[in-house]
Amino acid sequence: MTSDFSKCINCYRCVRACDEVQGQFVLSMGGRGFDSHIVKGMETTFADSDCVSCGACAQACPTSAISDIFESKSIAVDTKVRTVCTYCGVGCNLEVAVKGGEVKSIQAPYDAEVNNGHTCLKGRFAFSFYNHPERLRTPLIRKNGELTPATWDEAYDYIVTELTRIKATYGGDAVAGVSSARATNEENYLMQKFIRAVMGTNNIDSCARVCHSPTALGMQRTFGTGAATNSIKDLKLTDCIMVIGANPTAGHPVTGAKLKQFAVSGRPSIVIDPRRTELAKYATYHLQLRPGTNVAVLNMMLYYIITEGLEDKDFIESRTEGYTEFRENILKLNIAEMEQISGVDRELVRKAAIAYAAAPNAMSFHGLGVTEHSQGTFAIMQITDLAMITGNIGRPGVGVNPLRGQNNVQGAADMGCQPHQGAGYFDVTVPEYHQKYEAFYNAKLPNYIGLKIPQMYEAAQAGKLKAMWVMGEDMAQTDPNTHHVVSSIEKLELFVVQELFMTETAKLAHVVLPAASFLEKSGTFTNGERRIQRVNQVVEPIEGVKADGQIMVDIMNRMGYPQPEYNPEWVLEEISQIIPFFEGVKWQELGENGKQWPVNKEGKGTDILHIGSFKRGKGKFVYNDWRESDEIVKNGKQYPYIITTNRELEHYNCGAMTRRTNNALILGDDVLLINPADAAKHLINEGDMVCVESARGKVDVKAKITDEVKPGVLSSTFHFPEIMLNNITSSVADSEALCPEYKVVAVNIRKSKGEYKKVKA
Ligand SMILES: Nc1nc2c(c(=O)[nH]1)N[C@H]1C(S)=C(S)[C@@H](COP(=O)(O)OP(=O)(O)OC[C@H]3O[C@@H](n4cnc5c(=O)[nH]c(N)nc54)[C@H](O)[C@@H]3O)O[C@H]1N2
Ligand SMILES: Nc1nc2c(c(=O)[nH]1)N[C@H]1C(S)=C(S)[C@@H](COP(=O)(O)OP(=O)(O)OC[C@H]3O[C@@H](n4cnc5c(=O)[nH]c(N)nc54)[C@H](O)[C@@H]3O)O[C@H]1N2
Ligand code: SF4
Ligand code: SF4
Ligand SMILES: [Mo]
Repeated sequence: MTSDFSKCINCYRCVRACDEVQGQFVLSMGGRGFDSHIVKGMETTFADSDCVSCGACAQACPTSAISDIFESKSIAVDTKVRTVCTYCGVGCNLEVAVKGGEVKSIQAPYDAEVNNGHTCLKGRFAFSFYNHPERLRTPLIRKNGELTPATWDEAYDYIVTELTRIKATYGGDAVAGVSSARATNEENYLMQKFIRAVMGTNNIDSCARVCHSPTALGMQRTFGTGAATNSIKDLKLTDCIMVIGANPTAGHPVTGAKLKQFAVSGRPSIVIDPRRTELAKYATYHLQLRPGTNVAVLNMMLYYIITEGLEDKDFIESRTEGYTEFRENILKLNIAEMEQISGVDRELVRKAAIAYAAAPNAMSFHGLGVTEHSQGTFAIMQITDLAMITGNIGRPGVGVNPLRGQNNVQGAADMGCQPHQGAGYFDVTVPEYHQKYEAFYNAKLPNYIGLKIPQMYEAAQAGKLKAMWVMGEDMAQTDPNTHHVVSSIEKLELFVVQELFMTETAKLAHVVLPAASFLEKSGTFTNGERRIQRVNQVVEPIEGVKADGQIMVDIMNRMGYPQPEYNPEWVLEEISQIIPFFEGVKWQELGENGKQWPVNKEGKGTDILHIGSFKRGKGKFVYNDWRESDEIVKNGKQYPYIITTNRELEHYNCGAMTRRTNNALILGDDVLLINPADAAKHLINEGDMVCVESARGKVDVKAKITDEVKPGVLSSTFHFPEIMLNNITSSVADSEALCPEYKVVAVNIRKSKGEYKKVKA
């Protein structure tokens, strides 16, 4: 962004955008009368201020006194195409300006129901990866150990020969697929169809495994469906928010800004997080628990709701089951022990519980601080217990709302990219559904559950899995316990990777296929509030790449399965015939703002789930005891610190895309949050490299000394392959859904001898 205040007409729009849209309060008007002028906080440049580069001011400014991309206002563009952001699950609508076949700028449509004229700095500015010189532009085949350029025909021939051989020799279960929550619904649907109907195995999974799989499972068990129950717009109608294990001002910034506005307004807000997140600073109650103790704290909340007599007895009576036994268990809790385990004062927990239960309408939001734990699914069920015990389900302004991560992770799961359920979540082991899928795909399918991602690695280690096909996921950097992941992949006879960039994972492939990015293709993404939205092609694909859906159709046909020519509109039609909640979804009728599933035959969407009754009939109360993670039990003595992970606003997951944009100039490396007391103990100064060592390995990360974390707790990001944080994370996983326990890792620290290397942008 640039500013030239000689063009300013003192209209005040930027100030209001900053305050009322983003809630950042950076801009204000200084001076009086003729001397009035815009000031950037206490600073002279945006870079030094608290600015989060959301660009709302630039979009609001009528004169380009504050401007983002220079061309956007002063030069006429050829076209503007409306599409959906490729980054997080908020699903912001973007209006992309194109000139001469190149993207020039991105603005946020004011009529977008999701983001009402707002974006974060990733949606608005982090698009220049798409024509970056390092984009993959040709297929590559490994020859004599080297990845060498090949034609599409050569790459397909190689894959078909190998897949045919492997299937004939070892059977279809020797093959597995990992789909991409970054790709469209249509592409995800085709990927799972290819793996199931053509390769004949249920070995298909997606990054939902390492993310919100406990949400899906836990909510299915208690409510009957795993998706968010309400919509973000309900924030206007709620009286209390609880945000647990989520840092939305970085991870879901447009929703985060709305949550922040809520908290700033002084209405009751609860944040449960081991870090003092930005939202925690404004929250009424911040329960700063030790990582890995959610189940203890949530049980305490449930205890106080009961002992304070704040249950919604009518709701419990008419809409739920299992309450009597549940209540007995809760009342047996040893509160002093829970207080000691979690490190959260019981009086604070009691007040927070009362605030949530006494509010006429309360909404909960949760993230990975809940799911990425050995007790992830149990904590999810407790969040649903909290909603049910207080009757906060089935109307506007309430509900259980997972902040889903990737742009299309909801969609990847809906499309059946998981080994136990196919498209539309039908259990593949139930004869009725098994037959339904066999008839629909006109193929023989296995009637037993396939491998989840961690099990794929085990199977590769055991020599049972021989081939893996990955569409857009950088597991070598992002899956836990890197050495284990890489050594498993190295055992495969065929490893195919569909990618935009030469990631750590692509480097291990036998065949790399260059894929088109979201700006170069069409389809649909489904956001975290179940909203199916149209993704529209903005520019021609760079030369040499193909859309993931096209690649899937090509390979299906070459493997002898007749799949019609690739057209996202037709694939969506096929999807609507197998997934009941897509029944009334039609390409032409999705409109600019999409529709929230279930969409009925008449084409009407649904903004609130479980009105009147739950998907499973009665809501089910489930009690679970807190249990210490095996990681701490086994390694806690030798490695006395706990490191957890968080995300930074500027970078996205493996960083393949955001590191190739100017966001890397704002934040150039991973950082380690460390409390001043711990830093002093180890003679660590701000900016020093710290060696963080676990039972699996060690990494060197740059120290950021802050009291945002308590002594004994560390936190870092995982966006940079130069650091490879997952070298230290463990293979401990959620007992139910096998989501890795990224958030609790026992480590030791010391000042590193290694020199601080600035990562190249
Ligand atoms: N800028 C940016 N945005 C992103 C992403 C990104 O990489 N960068 N990734 C996207 C993806 S894939 C996802 S899944 C989402 C994730 O978004 P979030 O769910 O917000 O994920 P994190 O920031 O990893 O973790 C959330 C919080 O959990 C806290 N936490 C750690 N341990 C515990 C615990 O034991 N209990 C509790 N209560 N909290 C704990 C951490 O301190 C952190 O503040 O973000 C999406 N959006
Ligand atoms: N330590 C630690 N590790 C974590 C986490 C954590 O909290 N802590 N969080 C975990 C979570 S929640 C997640 S979701 C994972 C995310 O991990 P990944 O899924 O590995 O992360 P992304 O950066 O989203 O990577 C997706 C890849 O897809 C590519 N891509 C983008 N668009 C397309 C497309 O249209 N087609 C194709 N073929 N490729 C495309 C990008 O170039 C990128 O390399 O990381 C997990 N890892
Ligand atoms: S929006 Fe632009 S013209 Fe209006 S006060 Fe802000 S900088 Fe000046
Ligand atoms: S909030 Fe999420 S969807 Fe919206 S612009 Fe930012 S990254 Fe994209
Ligand atoms: Mo995620």
